[in-house]
Parts: sequence; C-alpha cells; structure tokens
Amino acid sequence: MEVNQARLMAELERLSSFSEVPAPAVTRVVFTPTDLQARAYLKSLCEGFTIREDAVGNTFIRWVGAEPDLPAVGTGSHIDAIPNAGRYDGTVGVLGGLEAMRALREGGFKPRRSIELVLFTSEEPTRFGIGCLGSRFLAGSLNASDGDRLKDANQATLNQVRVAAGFAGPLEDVPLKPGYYHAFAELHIEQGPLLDMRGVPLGVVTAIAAPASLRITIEGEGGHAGAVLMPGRHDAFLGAAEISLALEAAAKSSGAIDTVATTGICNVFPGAVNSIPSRVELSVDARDIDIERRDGMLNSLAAACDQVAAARGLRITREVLNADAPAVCSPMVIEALERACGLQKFDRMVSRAYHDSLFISRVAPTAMLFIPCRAGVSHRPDEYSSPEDITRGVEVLAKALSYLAEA
Ligand code: HGY
Ligand code: MN
Ligand code: MN
Repeated sequence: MEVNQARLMAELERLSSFSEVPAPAVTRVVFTPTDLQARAYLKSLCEGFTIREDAVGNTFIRWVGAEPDLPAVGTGSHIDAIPNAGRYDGTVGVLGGLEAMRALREGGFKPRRSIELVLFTSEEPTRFGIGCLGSRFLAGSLNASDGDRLKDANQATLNQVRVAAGFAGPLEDVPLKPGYYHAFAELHIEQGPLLDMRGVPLGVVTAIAAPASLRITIEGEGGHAGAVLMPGRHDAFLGAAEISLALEAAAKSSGAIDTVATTGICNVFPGAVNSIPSRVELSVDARDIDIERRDGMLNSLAAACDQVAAARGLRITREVLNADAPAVCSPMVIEALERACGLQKFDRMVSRAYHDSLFISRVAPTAMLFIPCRAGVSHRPDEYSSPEDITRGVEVLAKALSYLAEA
C-alpha cells in the first residue's frame, strides 16, 4: 500500500485555493460560495466511491465493502476554515482520509466492512456560533428545531441558508442510526506544540477536551465622550474588560494547566471614538479536559458578571451557546491506531482542540490520530505540517482503517 504524497499535497494545495482571502491565509465559511466550490472539488476526486449528502450538508463518501450491511468504519473531518486560518486544519483529515482509501484500493485491499469518509458540515462556529454543527446533528446533540433557532450574523436561519446552498430535506433524517459505524478514526493536525516540541511524529488521542462557549451582552448608558464626566459613567466596554480579565484569572487559578479561556470576539457599540460604549457583545470560549474545573470557571465568570454589573451600574446577560462533556476515546480504536503506528514513535495524548470526533464518540467507538504542526501554530495563515508528517499520518490511518474494516 503506497500513499501518493504528490497527489495528496497537490490536492491540499488546490483545496486551499477555495478561499475568501489570498494565500497563505484561508477563510472558508460554511455554505458560502468558496465552501460550495471546495465541496464540489472534493466530490470530483471520489471516483469509484458512492456519495451521499444529508440535509445539513454532511457528505458521506463510501467504499462499499464485501459485506455492505455490516456497520461501516468511518473516518473524516471538516473543510470549513475560520477567518484568516491555515490550510491544514480539518483538510488533512478529509483529503488524508480519501487518500488512505485510495491507497488501500490501489494496493489491492478489499474491505469486509465498508469504509466511509465524512465531510462534516460547519465544524467551526464562525457562521452559526456553535462548533461541530454537522456532527452534533449526526449524534442527536442538535435537533430539527435548531434549524430555525440557529441564525447567522444576517439573522438568516440555518434552514434558510442550508436550503439556499442546495441541502434541503428534513433535519429529522440526519441523526445516525444506532450502530451505523463499527468504529470511527479522525486524522487531524495537533493544533498544539507537544508533538513538534518532542520530535514525536504521531499522537494517539485518548480524550477530547470539554468545550463551552458563551455570548455575554453588557449594556451601559453610553453618551458623549467629552461631556460625560468620569464619575457618572456606565461604560459597557470597561465592564467587558473586567469580565474578560476575570475569565482569564479563573482559568489561571483553576489549579491545572488544562484550563483555558479566551475572549475571541468583542463588538463595541456604537463604535465611535467620541461616544462612550453603550453596549458590548463578547463571545467567550472556555475549556478543560475536566468538566468540573470547566464548570467551576463558568461559575466564576457568572459571579464576576454579577459583581461588575452591580459595581458599574450595567445590565449584563449571559447566553450559554454550548457546554459539552469531554469525550473518552475507544480502546478498540486506540489499539488499532497504535498497532498501525508499528515501530514508529507515538505519544498518547489529550486533544485540547475540539473536533467532530467529540460528538461522533457519542454514537460510535472513536479515536483520533494527530500529526505535528510546526510550533503548534494553528488557526493562523502560517499553520504548517510537512508532507512527510502528513504522509506518515495517512499511512497509519490507512492501516488502522484496514484493521478495523476486517474486524
Ligand atoms: O476550536 C476548536 O477547537 C476547533 O479547531 N474548531
Ligand atoms: Mn479549527
Ligand atoms: Mn479542526
């Protein structure tokens, strides 16, 4: 079995060209023209496999096995990219999964169980404010009523946007039937520095951190920047600043290095240099591999909001967009991945980033395989994984899929 590195790297290069910003950055938001072009490009590479798309745009590329009624073996990831991201986040798992299937087929392997590559819709929270949208629907963590509840920045609902993009049909049909997958393995760049720092070429993921995201609205009184004296102000931005610093303090004082928190979006209204901010919308991201610590941080954040509201005469509302449990990966899939590593060094590790596998693990035995990314950089245009590391990851994935497909 031989992974065709030149073909794979050329396809990753081509896929990165479907972007709203010039290279080396990639911006590819779900259901935008660049996303639809990227999806069409991927499907053009899938000769000899069957293709199915569900009502929310998850795309299933299946290599039908000798026993097609058996639960399949799944792999896959996402191709949407946050603004000004890199070209390897998610795409290595999609094009790498495809390459693993092609390399096995070209090497003469014939799977007993079908092997299925999944392109998950909207892994990134960019458009609808919640990550892993497609895999949440597959796992039943989102349901049909969310199709009208979830809206983008233009107040268009998920249902309106998905239908306009050509994905009609009832969301009720999206959830995977119990036992749909025998096993699922996702290949992904680490998006952290550990493998690169340690010079270890492969990571086998044993658990995926518990993410939470919230939208916090802070309302004050605004007013003229020159005429309103300091004692009388109710400045929404300064309240927001205190809340962000309180969130950082909660993460740093949790007692564990695994607790992380970020204020990723801060929208200030009215946004004029000579007008006191009357309203600020924050979007915050809070994670830990331990759910108690993660929720302890959320409780500290709630207390800080109450304290800042009282001290500054502000009105503060918190909307929890998601607060998910962590995932523990399947020993069966971990074993297949480690066997596939052969004599190559690998580290067992926790994923601090979330992935579609976080939700697929709720409906199938799941684990992940990491490859290094330079200096751990990700979600930036200078995100980089070497052709050698990518090829090695695809070779290990292909072997693991072949073991699982014969089980
Ligand atoms: O944010 C994450 O963890 C993922 O990269 N979307
Ligand atoms: Mn990402
Ligand atoms: Mn990703």
